[in-house]
Amino acid sequence: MDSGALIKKYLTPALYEILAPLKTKTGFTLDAAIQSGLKNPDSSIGIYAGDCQSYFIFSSILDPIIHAYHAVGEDFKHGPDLTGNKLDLVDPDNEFILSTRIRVARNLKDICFPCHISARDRRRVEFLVSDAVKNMPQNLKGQYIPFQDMPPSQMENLLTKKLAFPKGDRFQDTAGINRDFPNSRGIFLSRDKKFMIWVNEEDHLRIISLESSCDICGVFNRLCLGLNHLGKKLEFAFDKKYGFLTSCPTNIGTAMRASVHIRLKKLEKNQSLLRSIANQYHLQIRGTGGEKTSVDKGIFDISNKRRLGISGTRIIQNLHAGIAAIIQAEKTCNSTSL
Ligand code: ADP
Ligand code: CIR
Repeated sequence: MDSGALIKKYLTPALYEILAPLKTKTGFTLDAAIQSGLKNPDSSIGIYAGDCQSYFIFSSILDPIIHAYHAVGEDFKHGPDLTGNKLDLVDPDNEFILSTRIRVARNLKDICFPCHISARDRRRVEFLVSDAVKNMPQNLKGQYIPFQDMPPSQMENLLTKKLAFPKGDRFQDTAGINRDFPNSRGIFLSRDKKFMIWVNEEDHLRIISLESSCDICGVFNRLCLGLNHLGKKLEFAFDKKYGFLTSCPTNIGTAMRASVHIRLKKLEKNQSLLRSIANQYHLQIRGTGGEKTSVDKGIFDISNKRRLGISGTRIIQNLHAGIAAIIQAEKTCNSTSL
């Protein structure tokens, strides 16, 4: 495999020999875990977990990948949980930021993750989540909308507004995540459309707070409100060391990605400067349509890269500081250096 994926770097032939015969209690194997990486040499990681036990049975390959990705030491440990936050608006005149989105991934304890789940368990996840959202706190009340039988025009509308999710990309497809799509997939949507839950996408739940503003704290606090409620109704897959357990090892820990969509006309032409500021603050730059998409009309998706060994609150503070530095650079960027 000619690839820059972390799996290529860390999975030596000797380690493969040791891990290949092993299986988790639900029958997940290393071969299944690395299918996506094998079929997509342009993967950045190239491995998925099929269940909670994958993190322990295959720790000798997953741990090095985890500490390379999350920039944590070998003795890494999940940080403290989410709490509320209070910070100034990072772009008070709304010059650069179009929207802010914060999501966390969660999986239900004792149910296989989406690349290894059965159709029956997928239905169980949908049932448990649609039941748990029946009594959301006042501001978050809404409706569960299954994708099955949804008219294509309604789906198109939800996708355009970034409220629903499409069938996964080729990385998820080859991992087995798209099986039976759109069966047992759906979204819970709050009445104001600022809080939603994606059901049975890359993880059992993607809990999302989204609004067209730069109010990172407001978006975060709404997420915390919804998450606290759900945490009382559902039992999530969690481990003291790894934090919340997820399909993709890039998401474990807080499983949180806090992003802004930001228009950077000058820095688009000076991406080495943009990348150096992003690296300094451990931020990741994605395209306008999300992971592995291109940047459209100068609109970047900038988010925290690390999710493990750091608290949700600290992630928000770092994002705020990094975005402030990026906005400062955009304002002062010398056009002659472009
Ligand atoms: P995830 O965030 O779940 O890891 P993606 O990178 O694929 O995965 O993003 C999911 C969707 O959310 C994409 O359609 C992306 O464009 C959208 N999105 C991400 N951040 C923002 C944001 N700040 N504002 C609006 N939409 C966003
Ligand atoms: C890869 O290895 O490139 C893909 N499996 C995606 C990795 C990033 N993780 C993610 O979007 N959850």
